[in-house]
Amino acid sequence: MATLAGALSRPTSYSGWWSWVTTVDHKRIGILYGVTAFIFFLLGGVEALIMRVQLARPDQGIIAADVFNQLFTMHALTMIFLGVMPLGAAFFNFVIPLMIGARDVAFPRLNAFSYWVFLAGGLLLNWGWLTGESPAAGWFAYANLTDTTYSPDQGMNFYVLGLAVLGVSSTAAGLNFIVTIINMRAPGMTLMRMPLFVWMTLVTMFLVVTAFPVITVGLIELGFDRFYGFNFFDTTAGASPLLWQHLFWVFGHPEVYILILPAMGIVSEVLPTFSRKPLFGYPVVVFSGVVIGFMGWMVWSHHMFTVGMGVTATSVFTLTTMIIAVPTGVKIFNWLGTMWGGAISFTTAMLFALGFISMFIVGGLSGVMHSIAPSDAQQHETYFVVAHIHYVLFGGSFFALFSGIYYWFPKITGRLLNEKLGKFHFWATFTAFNITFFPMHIVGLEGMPRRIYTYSEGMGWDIGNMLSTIGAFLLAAATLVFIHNLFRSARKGERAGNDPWDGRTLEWSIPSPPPIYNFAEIPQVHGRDPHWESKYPNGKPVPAGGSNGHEEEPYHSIAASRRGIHLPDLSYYPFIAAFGLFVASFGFVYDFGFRNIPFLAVIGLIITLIGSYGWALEPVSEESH
Ligand code: HAS
Ligand code: CU
Repeated sequence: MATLAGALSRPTSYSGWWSWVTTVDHKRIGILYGVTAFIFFLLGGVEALIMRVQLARPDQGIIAADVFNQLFTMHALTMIFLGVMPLGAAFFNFVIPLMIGARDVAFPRLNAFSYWVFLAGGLLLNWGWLTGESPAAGWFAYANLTDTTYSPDQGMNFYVLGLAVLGVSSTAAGLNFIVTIINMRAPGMTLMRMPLFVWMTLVTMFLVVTAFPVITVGLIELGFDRFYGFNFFDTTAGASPLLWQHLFWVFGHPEVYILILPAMGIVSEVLPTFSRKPLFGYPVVVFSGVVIGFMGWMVWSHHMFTVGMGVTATSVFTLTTMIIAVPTGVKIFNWLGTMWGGAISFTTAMLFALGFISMFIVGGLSGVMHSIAPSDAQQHETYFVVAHIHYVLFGGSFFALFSGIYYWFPKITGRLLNEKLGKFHFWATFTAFNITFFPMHIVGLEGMPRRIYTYSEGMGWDIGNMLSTIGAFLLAAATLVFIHNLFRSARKGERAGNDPWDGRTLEWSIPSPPPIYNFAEIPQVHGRDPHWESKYPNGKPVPAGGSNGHEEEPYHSIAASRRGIHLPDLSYYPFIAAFGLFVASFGFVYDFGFRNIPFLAVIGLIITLIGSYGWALEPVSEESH
């Protein structure tokens, strides 16, 4: 059996599309994540634009109310689960092994599996667009709106299966990166020498593997309600709809820190590099990140102030929520301290990092306003919350992700993004972002509810909404400039060399793009900014050509084996295992009953089983022994 599996699975060539399907290289998986997530980001953007057209003026009927419900539900799900999270994953994949001086992640095939399962989950969630039955109960899917009585079509089924499948992907990735970061660091890289981005990824991954099980429980219960007529959330049968709210927000609040901690990691890399100073207060920044991770578990009911939890619970959750501003503020002041007295260069990456700090403060402060329960009673379910969401998620997460793209693009492609276009992209995005989302604070405080598909004239919301719509289209235009820059620079951008930013961390010590094996020799780490320390012993620059002079090597397995470096074999089993989950999910969605056996679901699970057995029994190649 093992030899049979071995004979079947020995794809050896590293070119063509097949090499991408079978790849287990963290760099290629990172690129796959990045490209896929960016496409989903554009899709989420189109959904937003359609909503903004509908809301531009009062009393419009350009799209129907039920389509609007699908749009805001899918927009949030897409941006959160298929945009921000996988764009973060793109950086974890590409950058973390390079930063810690490793040749790959701990479990390369599991990593490929995570990507393919993510793709399956993304397609499942979006399948409803093809059938006109997308989920429409909001991204938090409150019970009992989600019952078959109120959501009779397939939409919620796609939600249940799509999120469950995405949870499999995230959990696999979470375990993989925890093991990678703990076990695969180069000699000398102690925990307290790890780059901040690695630290924040580690905290995020612990949140992922602990938060996703909670929503999975909720999803399984909801699935049983919908598929088999159970009544976990059926109020007519005596269930409490609050059960879902607790399950969702116990997951949901850690989730928002899953979305922001990697962003904080990225700016913690970009700011010191372009201020030419080590990160100010490194241990404090690390520990405040860990504290945010812990505190993230203690605040979930601030989403439920208006359900009537009683005075004690409300006061406790108000206090815990306020306290979270403290470690966050600590980080902000350390970033400012990093720049203080530094030799700052305002590259596009740096501008986006600065944009992150300023916009995230605005979003954080409206968060603290929500934490005050009586105040939240007014703000809840209004556009004020929508303003908060977008200042932390777009002004926060996406600004930092853009910063990361400008920062690491040269490492990924070997070419620099055009700085002129980049700066235009930044200023256009920054301006358009504020035109779009700032007025939402005002219309929100004036009482405009969230999730309404139209509103009447004379409520005082007209100007604000028109501004938001104009801003949204400007944002789209700025994004087109960015896309143009990506394509142009990938083909004919300026060559980057190993180390275009005079970087601090290990990824800048190897060629751009890195050879397949990353490091010809595993580096020995002596401090927190290892690449600076090797370039500037005693704080003085080494003569030009010093440690920077690595030869460019092609991305090729032959180059690796010539150096006697063992790399994991390509494998298509992760893809097959993920494909099985995709098929099985369809089986459940459409409940293809065949004598009461969900036929397609069973076939799908068998495919997954074959995939995982093939993967487990796949022999390692000769050279490794
Ligand atoms: Fe939030 C709702 C509170 C951070 C995302 N948040 C949401 C939703 C999303 C979201 C998606 O308490 C909507 C969910 C839905 O669909 O219903 N949030 C906070 C607080 C913080 C916070 C206190 N949120 C985030 C991050 C997100 C995110 C990060 C994603 C990336 N949020 C809430 C509350 C609700 C909420 C309620 C429910 C609202 C409702 O009614 O539905 C904090 O982590 C923010 C900390 C950051 C700062 C800025 C920097 C700190 C400095 C230190 C000094 C500041 C002090 C405070 C001492 C605070 C500079 C002074 C206070 C003043 C007001 C001046
Ligand atoms: Cu929250």
